[in-house]
Order: sequence, then C-alpha cells, then structure tokens
Amino acid sequence: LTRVKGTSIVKPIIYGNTAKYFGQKRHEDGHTHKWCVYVRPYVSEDIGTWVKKVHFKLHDSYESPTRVVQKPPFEVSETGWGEFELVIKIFFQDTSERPVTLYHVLKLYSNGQDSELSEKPVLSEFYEEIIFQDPSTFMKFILND
Ligand code: SLL
Repeated sequence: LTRVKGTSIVKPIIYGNTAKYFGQKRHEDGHTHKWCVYVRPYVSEDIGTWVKKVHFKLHDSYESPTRVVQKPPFEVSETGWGEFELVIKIFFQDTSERPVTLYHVLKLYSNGQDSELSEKPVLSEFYEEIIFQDPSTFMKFILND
C-alpha cells in the first residue's frame, strides 16, 4: 500500500450529545429523557466520503447496546433515565486506517442555578481532531487534500 510519507491531514470533528427531559418520569419504563449522541464534521461537509461507519456502544442496560450507523448522520437517538459512558468507534473508508475510539459521558442533567430537571435542552459536545499521518494515496484522495 502506497503511503504519502511526511504528510498529515487533520479532520476536525464534533462529538457529544443533546438531551431533553420529558417533564416527568415515564410510567412503563422509568425513562425520563430523550437524548441523541452524534459525531459530525466541525465544518459542514459530507463526512460519509471518508467515514465508513460509526459504532456507538451504549450501556449494557440497553437492548443491542452496540449500535452501528452505516451512513451520515452518524447519530443514535434513544430514551433513558441514566447517564453513562459511551464508547464511540469511528471506521474509515480506507480500511487500512486504524479506527479511532472516543469516549463520551452522556449528559442528561444540567448543572448550575437551574433545576437539575430543567425543561431546557442539555448539550454536551467536544471538539476533536482526527489526524491521518502518512495517509494512503486513496485516503488522501477521499480526504480531498
Ligand atoms: C447509573 N451507571 O446507574 C448508570 C447507569 C444506565 C442507563 C445508567 C435505560 C435502559 C433501558 C437507561 O437509561 N440506562 O431501559 O433500556 O446511573
């Protein structure tokens, strides 16, 4: 495989979650929030050209905790009652590139002066840079760099 030596390509991304309190605890299952966890490009682009799929590993209390998303938007929407750490694994179109693993603590409750169970949506997101060091000519091509 031909690699482009001495080159690195930086792809900025955002990952995190949004959450919204139902306003009450749901009788059937005790769930209190709707939430969405995601990976998206920092600048608007079709991230699907270089990201093949994303695995979101949820808490084991969820049915089929490993959720595989094969195309953008790379996100999982769910409901629940508790916060937990998610494992997010990003796979690339060039499968010779090692997948990147991110960890994100799902945030449902806001802190600060507001009540923990505010009607305001909660947002917890982070900036990250994926760096392709000596990318293959194929990866360099699809990264459009
Ligand atoms: C806690 N360590 O105890 C955490 C675990 C688990 C959250 C939180 C729903 C599961 C389901 C759910 O919210 N699990 O009913 O499918 O706070």
